[in-house]
Amino acid sequence: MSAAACSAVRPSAHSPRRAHPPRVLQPHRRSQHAQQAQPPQPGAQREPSAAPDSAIACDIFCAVVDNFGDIGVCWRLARQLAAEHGWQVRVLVDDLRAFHALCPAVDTARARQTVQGIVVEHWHEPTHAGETLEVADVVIEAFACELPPVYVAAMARRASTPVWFNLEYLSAEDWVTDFHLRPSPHPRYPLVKTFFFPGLAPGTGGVLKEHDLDAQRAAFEQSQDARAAWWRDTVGVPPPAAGTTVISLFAYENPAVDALLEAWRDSAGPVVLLVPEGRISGALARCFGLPSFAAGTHAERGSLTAHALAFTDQPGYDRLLWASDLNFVRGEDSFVRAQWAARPFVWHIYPQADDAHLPKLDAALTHYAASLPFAARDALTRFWHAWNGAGAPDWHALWTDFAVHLPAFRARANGWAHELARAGDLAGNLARFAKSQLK
Ligand code: TRH
Repeated sequence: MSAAACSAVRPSAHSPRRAHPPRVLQPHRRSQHAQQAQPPQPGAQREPSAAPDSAIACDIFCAVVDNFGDIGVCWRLARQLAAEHGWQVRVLVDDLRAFHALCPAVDTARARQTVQGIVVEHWHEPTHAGETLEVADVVIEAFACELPPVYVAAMARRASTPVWFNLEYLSAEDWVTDFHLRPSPHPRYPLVKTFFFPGLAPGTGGVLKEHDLDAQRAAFEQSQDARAAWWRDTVGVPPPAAGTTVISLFAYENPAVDALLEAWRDSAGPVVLLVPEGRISGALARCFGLPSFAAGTHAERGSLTAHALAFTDQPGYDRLLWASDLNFVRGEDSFVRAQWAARPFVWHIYPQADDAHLPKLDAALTHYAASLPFAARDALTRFWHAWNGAGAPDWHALWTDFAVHLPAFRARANGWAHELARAGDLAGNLARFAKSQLK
């Protein structure tokens, strides 16, 4: 990482779909904070704890812009920091309904509750700072959501300055390594915000991965009983016969889906499609001539059998990925989970204005597809581009290409999961950096 910082002053903009690197401020050393920090004032407590992980308090602020990725990432990070690092974590989130969808234990009516050992507060941004004004040792502002001014002021008053992160969106682009961990001093307070950039390469913050994820996946893959139980409980049918291609489909509305559904309908072998209820469900309903494609719906046309699934909790979503041969994923967190599932996948990237998402898509392809033979890489690239609206999609040809190249794609999916692990787990990377600052 380059230690140099730009001289321009710009506080972190609330620009959740930002495509470009942020401009950051001159470094402001923590020793300077100590000198400039004012004595603590009433109402700014939850005083610092020295080193042992179990004593580290962490607040994660999450504003849900749309969909599930914002809270999905924050909740996964919160669970890991609590379970694997012993931190006392509080999540302040402004949308409990989105949260409830991927964590049904969350009660949408409660202002404050404890879920899986983590305090969850309904955050009424921008001025509200939790049920009581407490400042943690480590403060994570997810995706530049902007902390309440009263909380920032309390951070500045704290006897020991908190470690403050802006957790950014994931990007595979090269500039991420240069900007990861860059400091951004606050324009008025003796506080420094550190940009924490997830990424796919060493030198970035990495991506989230629970320490037992591979073991859980292996246990699922190796247990016929576990897989049969999953099909029965989640899909409502027995596992499909050998030779069936099982595909999970989690995507935004996508004009290319109709042609793809037709291709699967006409495919030579059976295709089983598993569709979590959501934004693509309308297209399934249209395809099958149904009024809706709500959870529990089963439909068949030609070679294609489709099942609509209820939105599940996050561990349940992993099992869906592990039960499938090919996964269509979207946004950020499911994109990462598909990589850890070590199966071929297709990414529907979050669309941005002016096609700003396309370089991000290509950057991910560069990492993921780099070592594929040319023909397979070309087929995968065209498939991803077509699924993201670039180029003229020929879905039948793409599907045929995909089948031809499947052994290479399978091998690459496995190899990539190992390569990706070299960037380290995001929660571990963040915890290590925070502890180095808290000393
Ligand atoms: O839902 P997403 O499209 O989320 C986003 C948001 O648009 C967000 O604002 C943006 O920051 C981000 O994309 C880039 O896709 P994502 O990121 O994959 O989040 C989905 C989450 O939902 C993820 O944590 C997996 C989880 N999930 C379940 O827990 N159960 C399910 O059944 C499914 C389908 C998903």
